[in-house]
Amino acid sequence: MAATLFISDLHLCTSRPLITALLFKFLQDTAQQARTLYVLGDLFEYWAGDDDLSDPFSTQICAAFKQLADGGVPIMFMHGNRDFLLGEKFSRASGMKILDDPTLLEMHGRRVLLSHGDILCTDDTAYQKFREQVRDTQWQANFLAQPLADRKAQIEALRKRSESEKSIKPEAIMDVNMDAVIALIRKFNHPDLLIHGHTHRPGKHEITDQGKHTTRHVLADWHTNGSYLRLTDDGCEAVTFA
Ligand code: LP5
Ligand code: MN
Repeated sequence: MAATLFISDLHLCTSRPLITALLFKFLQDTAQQARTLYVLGDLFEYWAGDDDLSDPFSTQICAAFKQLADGGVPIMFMHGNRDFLLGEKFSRASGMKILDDPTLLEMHGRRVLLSHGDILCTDDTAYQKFREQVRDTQWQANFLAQPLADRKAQIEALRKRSESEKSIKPEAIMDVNMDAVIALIRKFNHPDLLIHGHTHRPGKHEITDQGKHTTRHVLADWHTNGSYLRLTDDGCEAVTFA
């Protein structure tokens, strides 16, 4: 039975070639048999704008996804906090269709709600304030109007600041807030599954709310291994590979 596959948080970059090799292995092997592949954000370490598509690294990643899409496997992409500037040009070049965050879909007889997951980290107020600013269309247009090299330099500086702030933020505020999770699943009438990444805390959490049941699956990052969630009519399974 063809499975639907979910991945997120690969953080691809030239300095981690093993992770890129794992992705190519995954796309040429496991993903070939997939019914659909969902990439739920943070595919790249960061994405500075679609004009970076001419970079050989981006070209290579794009081509690998395009080959899978051209072979008949639909690929859906949802923005993460690292690659929300990924746009239509990238979507066309890679054969990926961009989905809104969150999106509810019906598959394998289940109602499945997908998100990158950062919208659920509502205790991280500094991040949420930053997120609101950079998700603004006008802010993005102004940012993208700057030369690519300047944008990259600003992002590198922001990455440093983010890492230093993360090192002093209490662990708990960087996880999802349960009230935010409940509010989201109520908004979508208690889906059977909620699948997201972002927190790098892979797991399966059973939630009962208003007498209804939702299973929350948190995807693993690709820091040391490859990882995907596999959904079939029979259920959900998290797989890690090296
Ligand atoms: O990514 P991760 O998991 O390590 O950390 C996130 C939050 N950090 C971020 C920042 C990204 O890592 C940086 C790369 C983004 C590339 C996008 C390109 C376009 C933007 C360019 C802007 C110059 O998302 C981190 C969370 C963590 O997840 C857990 O949820 O805690 O959040 C932060 O650390 C953010 C700080 O708390 C607040 C930073 C404010 C900086 C304001 C600078 C001004 C920028 C201009 C805004 C208008
Ligand atoms: Mn993320």
